[in-house]
Amino acid sequence: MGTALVYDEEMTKYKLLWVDPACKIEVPERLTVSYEALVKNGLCQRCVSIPAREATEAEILLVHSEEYLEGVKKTPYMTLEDLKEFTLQYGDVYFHPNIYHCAKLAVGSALQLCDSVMTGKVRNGMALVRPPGHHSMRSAASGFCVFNNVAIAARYAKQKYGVKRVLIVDWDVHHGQGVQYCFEDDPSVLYFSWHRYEHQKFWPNLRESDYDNVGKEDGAGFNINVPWNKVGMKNSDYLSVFFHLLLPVAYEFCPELVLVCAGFDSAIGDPEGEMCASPDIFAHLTHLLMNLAGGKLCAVLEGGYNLTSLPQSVCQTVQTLLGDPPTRLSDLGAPCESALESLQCVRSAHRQYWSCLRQAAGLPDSHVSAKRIRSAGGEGERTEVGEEEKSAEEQAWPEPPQRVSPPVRCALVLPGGEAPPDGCEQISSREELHPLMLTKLREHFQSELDNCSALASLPSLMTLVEKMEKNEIRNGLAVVHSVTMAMMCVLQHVGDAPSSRTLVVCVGGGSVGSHAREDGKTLTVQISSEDTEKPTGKFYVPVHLKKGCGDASGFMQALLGLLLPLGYQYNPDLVLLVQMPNAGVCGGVWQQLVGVLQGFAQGHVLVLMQEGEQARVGPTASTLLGDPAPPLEHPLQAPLPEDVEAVETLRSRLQSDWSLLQNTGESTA
Ligand code: X5A
Ligand code: ZN
Repeated sequence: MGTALVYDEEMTKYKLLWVDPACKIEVPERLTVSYEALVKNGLCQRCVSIPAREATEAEILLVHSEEYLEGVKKTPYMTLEDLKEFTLQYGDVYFHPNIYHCAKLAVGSALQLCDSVMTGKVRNGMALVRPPGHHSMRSAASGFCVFNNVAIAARYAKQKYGVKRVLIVDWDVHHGQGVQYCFEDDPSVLYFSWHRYEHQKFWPNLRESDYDNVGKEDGAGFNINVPWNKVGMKNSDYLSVFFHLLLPVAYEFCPELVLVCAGFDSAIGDPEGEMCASPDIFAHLTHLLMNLAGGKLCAVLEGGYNLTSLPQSVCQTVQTLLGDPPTRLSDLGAPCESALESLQCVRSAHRQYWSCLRQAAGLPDSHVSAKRIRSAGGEGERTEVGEEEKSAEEQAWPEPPQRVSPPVRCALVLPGGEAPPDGCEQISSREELHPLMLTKLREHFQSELDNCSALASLPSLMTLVEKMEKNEIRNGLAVVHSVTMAMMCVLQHVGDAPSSRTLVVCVGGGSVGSHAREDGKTLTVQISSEDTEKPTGKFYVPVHLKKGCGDASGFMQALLGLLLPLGYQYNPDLVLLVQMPNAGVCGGVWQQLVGVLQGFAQGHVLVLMQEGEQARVGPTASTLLGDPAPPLEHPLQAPLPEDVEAVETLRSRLQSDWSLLQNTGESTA
């Protein structure tokens, strides 16, 4: 199952023919540099190339009015003067004799991509198009956009394939007001957009781009606006919104298709956005969406005007769609106060529509009045450009590091005689365990070591770990006699390296506290129904869910709101995922966990399972090999209030140590 790339050079063949400062950044080179970067990085060759086509009139009319289509249709025959005048009806857009042709190709590209994904020809893909689409409205061009490529694709997918729920994630730095207008009363399309807003001072200066526009009538709750009221938003601000808003709502919505309005003017160096997120953030944003909708994700280019950060960001996105592990994001700081205020406002505005945002009875809904937010922080203090300060475009940032995939994606250690699933390498080593390791094991597991099979798989496990360390193998799964013993071996081994960090995720009860240490070499998160071990310090986080790990919504709450922020901030070089005996975790959420955790540690995830509890080996291996996790059941039951409270209590207790856990403006830590 591959990744589609839709591109046609024809879409570079129109440009601004007169002087207009508002439009001069929308140049043909945007597309050529993006495509050339994909070629240069060997990504183009790895994609399934899908031809563009012109959209039909019927397809365009899925979103636009006949009058508008008739108007645009005349533009190829207009003189320069006529074109200028036609352009004047609209805001920040230009026409050209060839733009109608290109706009039909842009829509058609999005539809071709949609077809390839929906028919199963590919798993996911990207369309590189001009003109962009998300600003165009039923009867108006706007913001360089002629036809609304993504909105048409959403209607098309619903009509042609019977898709019941479409999620549109608009990570472009502008508000896609055209998409909002198209679906504001439609609960079958969930539209999410973050955008530079600055209290309505930024284009398109609409009151309805604010957080309190949640949708209308049946569509109330299905329009999510995150206004950025300051420029300079960073990776941590973007991630916080994913963890604490978009992802929980998206999982609750349970889309059958994800469309991304993939604008890269939200990246560093962009003259429009003036944000500070690095291009490799798009690898993570993409990865975090790839386990929704069974992996069916179509990214369609929107904005992006810095000719250096745009192609870098496009490559990050496509490489992630292809299955390469995202690079580690180091030094994620705390989200900024302005971002947290926005996040808090959106969460409050949507609390009544989404059970994942509802707070437990004991904890008051922290409602903040718009007034308080408006007055907070002063006006655009980060926008003032001092004499020696650089403009957005002069900003410098390091080129994203090369992403190298190990030659082997997944290796297995299985008890004697069992064959590994297709595509996985089998590891069996006859080497002896290191004597020091044996001594250590004797200290802790005296009685169990009398059983001669107890140690059987450990040498192979250690070989697997070493190969993962050397980047010869990306990830692995070991079925062992005792998961606690195996866990100790692995941690003992990797802990010898000077600054190693292992994120240990234990699913299910049982004692693991003895491995948890406060020296920062491990961060242990244990999710179970047991309330035995008391939380100690910052590096051991026991999450007690009354309903246990079998409850999808409680588990997802812990995964998205707690584990992800902790993991991103900790930035491990290895993830150790342990299925404790009798964990009782339901298959769906387990696979989501295995899928999502691969965004850490350059994909170095090692799964441990106990002998006799191997039912999940097949599905786990498939997710480790890169297959998307299957969608969770719909509708997702609301989580138990006690479980929400448990997660919430932990989150607020830990947020002073782990700032990515914050989701509100006032420091409640
Ligand atoms: C697609 C897109 C931006 C329009 C900016 C007008 N449009 N000032 O990024
Ligand atoms: Zn934009």
